Amino acid sequence: MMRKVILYSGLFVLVVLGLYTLNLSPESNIAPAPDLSAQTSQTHAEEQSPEAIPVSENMQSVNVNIVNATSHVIGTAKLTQQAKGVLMEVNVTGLTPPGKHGIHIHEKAFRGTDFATAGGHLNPYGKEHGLENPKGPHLGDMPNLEVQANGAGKGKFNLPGATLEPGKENSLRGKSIIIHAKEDDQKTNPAGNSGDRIAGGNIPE
Ligand SMILES: [Cu+2]
Ligand SMILES: [Zn+2]
Repeated sequence: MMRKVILYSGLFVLVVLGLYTLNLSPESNIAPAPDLSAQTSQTHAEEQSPEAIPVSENMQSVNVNIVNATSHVIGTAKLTQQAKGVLMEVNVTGLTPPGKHGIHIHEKAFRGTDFATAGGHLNPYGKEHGLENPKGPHLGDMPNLEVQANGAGKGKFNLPGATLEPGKENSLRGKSIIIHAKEDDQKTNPAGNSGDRIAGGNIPE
């Protein structure tokens, strides 16, 4: 009789110990872990945001006014740094004629409204002009800007390989955006036969 009691109580203790380890070990190991990591990432975000946000906005996005040949602001271009280049969103009004207009990044800022002072297309790698030119394109080449019957032109353009980081050979800083009177044929050197320079904007240094 005594042996049975000892045996059963021994088994009972083993079972209780077994349950105890099964129950407690997952709780004590897993439960605190998410709390800790959540706290850590929150603390990081709170610590970083006040300084990081203004700096990265300055680095990564630039707004440029587009003016016509009489110095009137006819719209804007917003340049945003992407992982592998720069996105340019153009929004202009009052352009004639409706249809396609060549648009490029030129190698210099222009002075006054003398768009000729912008020089040629941004071309740090010695390429020829045009997205359809086998020896091209220039870094500053883009598809044509579509102008509507009401004179409005809106477009999103990718500039692969370009950067907004100052001081680099592929940087757009200190360069200019130029819109032309005619369609860019995307293959004729050096400017796609796109005609006169009718509007533009200087990208800040
Ligand atoms: Cu041009
Ligand atoms: Zn070009």
